Amino acid sequence: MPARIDSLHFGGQPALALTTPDGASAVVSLFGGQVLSWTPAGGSEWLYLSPQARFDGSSAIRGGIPVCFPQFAGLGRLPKHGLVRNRPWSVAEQRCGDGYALVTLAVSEDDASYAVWPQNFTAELTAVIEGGRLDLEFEVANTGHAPFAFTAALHTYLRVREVENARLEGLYGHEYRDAANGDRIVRDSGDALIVEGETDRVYHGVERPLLLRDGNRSLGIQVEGFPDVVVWNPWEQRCAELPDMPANGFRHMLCVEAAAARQRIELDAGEDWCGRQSLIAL
Ligand code: TA6
Repeated sequence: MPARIDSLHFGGQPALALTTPDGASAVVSLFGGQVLSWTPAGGSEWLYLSPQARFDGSSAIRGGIPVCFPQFAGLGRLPKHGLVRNRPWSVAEQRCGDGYALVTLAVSEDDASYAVWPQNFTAELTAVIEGGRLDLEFEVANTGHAPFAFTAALHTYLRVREVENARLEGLYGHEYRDAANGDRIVRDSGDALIVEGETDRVYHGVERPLLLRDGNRSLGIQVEGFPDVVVWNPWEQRCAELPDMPANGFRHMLCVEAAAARQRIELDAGEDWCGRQSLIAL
């Protein structure tokens, strides 16, 4: 039985379902160019999707892997997290091979983006599932005649059984901007990050792979091209302020995001840039 890709509607939005012969699967929404679900071969779901996520286009879908571009968070004058997480993307490529399934979704400027950010661009997200891996590649091309600069992130919502029992390893010694504490700069000194309250950190210059331990399962997280890693959990009070999250939703999610946040990436006309995040079930 070969790998396959099927078109379907997920929450009313067009999506693609990827499956491989060894039982890996993923769902990718064309709205937002967003991976919503990923189960590695022989494993269980690794992405958190809020049961109260909205699919009516009125906001970004809460969960999975939203794409933040051309602005991460509130680092500029554009809407929070940019312009593409709540827009329809199109399918640029879909392909199945020996044990893998691949889709590439793309989005470009339109009148609405041009009105607030007058740049010509193409952004592409490629998602590949194979065995225990999900490989994501985010590519940005400057298709206009003038340079532009951007920040970006793959805002990956990981599903955890109980966030206080999860351990994120690999950030020791790195400096981070603590957005939950007045943006002060802190050096991480713990051998593992354990979330026990509101956490919103931008770790700078992370080159090592990370390891997330969640009960009896673990996930390797590898990043290339994106210089920063964002770790976010809203905790109880901020979670209660999010209309598309259940009250206890924060207990079952931990965002570990591949980001270019500290420094903007500059692209001349005709140039492109690419960043990757891989999730590897161990
Ligand atoms: O990546 C972390 C962050 O920027 C947090 O500050 C938090 O607000 C989160 O993203 C979610 O943002 P959203 O606009 O999706 O509610």
